[in-house]
Amino acid sequence: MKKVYFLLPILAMLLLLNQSCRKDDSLGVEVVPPRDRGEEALAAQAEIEEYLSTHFYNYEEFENPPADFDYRIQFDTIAGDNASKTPLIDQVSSKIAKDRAELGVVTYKLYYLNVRQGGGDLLKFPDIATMSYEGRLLNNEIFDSSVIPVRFDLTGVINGLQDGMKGFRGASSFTENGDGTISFEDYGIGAVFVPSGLGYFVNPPNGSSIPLYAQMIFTFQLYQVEVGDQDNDGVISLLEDLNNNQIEEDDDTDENFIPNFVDGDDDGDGRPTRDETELNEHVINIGDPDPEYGVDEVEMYRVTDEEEGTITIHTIFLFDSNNDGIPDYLDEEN
Ligand SMILES: [Ca+2]
Ligand SMILES: [Ca+2]
Ligand SMILES: [Ca+2]
Ligand SMILES: [Ca+2]
Repeated sequence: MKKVYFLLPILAMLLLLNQSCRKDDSLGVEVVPPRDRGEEALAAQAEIEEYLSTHFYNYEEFENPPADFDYRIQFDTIAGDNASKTPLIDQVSSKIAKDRAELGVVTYKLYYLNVRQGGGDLLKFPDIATMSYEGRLLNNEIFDSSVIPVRFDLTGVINGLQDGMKGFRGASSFTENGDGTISFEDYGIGAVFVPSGLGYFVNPPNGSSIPLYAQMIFTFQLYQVEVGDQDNDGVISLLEDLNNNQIEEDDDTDENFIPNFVDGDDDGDGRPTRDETELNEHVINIGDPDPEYGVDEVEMYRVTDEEEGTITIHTIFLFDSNNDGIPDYLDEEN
């Protein structure tokens, strides 16, 4: 299988970015500074909008699927026999996404195509997605793909893919076919049009064919969703986003440069978060009212078992022993 380029950790990219900005006196070579991120955001948007206005996707196949249809998005130019096709620009949605390097300063209009939402679990920004995908440049050159479903931690992929995919859902159900393959029903299908600032900007992966400042398109089939708890401290990463900005990297209670979602001792008091909290679960029947929670008990996520007719509610006790409103695991003094 091909190397998965877009898994390059963000942290490594930021380090590279710092290096590329630095003048290397020893060699007497002045490294070209990267372009202004805000200006590049506008240039990227114009380039993507041009693509969306001049291309269409195989929407007719999705409307009337041929017998052997693979439910994968294909793009083509609006020209010749295809001159009357509906352009993507009339079918995409958009959302505002935040630049991570200049958070609060630079934003993007992030375009995505929702071909099918999916009928299963909701994918949130710090979750784990099992998906097949294709990554391509605007010239339609595919630089990476997998037909086989692969698990991706959304906190480890490029930000544009993370921001674009959240909100889609996994499959409503799956069937094991007996020959080792699995068929998924009503899974999410979409595409994200990623501006370079939410992609690789000046740091495309070594050895890849991705140029500097390249806009990218990812098409995906989202099969399964797992709730992310990257540091395995029991507190799901969604709850570790303390400032609720849907960005996991900028919450760091003890300011040790390790964000809470990957810090097993969030307040840095020497006691692991696991020892300052307690996991719990409630099993109820579908249709039953929610259970009463204890003091300091917080719901994290639910798992529905249609066959058993039950819902398991996973909760956590975020104890606050000195009653100062700050739970112990975030309270250095407790
Ligand atoms: Ca956690
Ligand atoms: Ca945050
Ligand atoms: Ca920390
Ligand atoms: Ca602690």
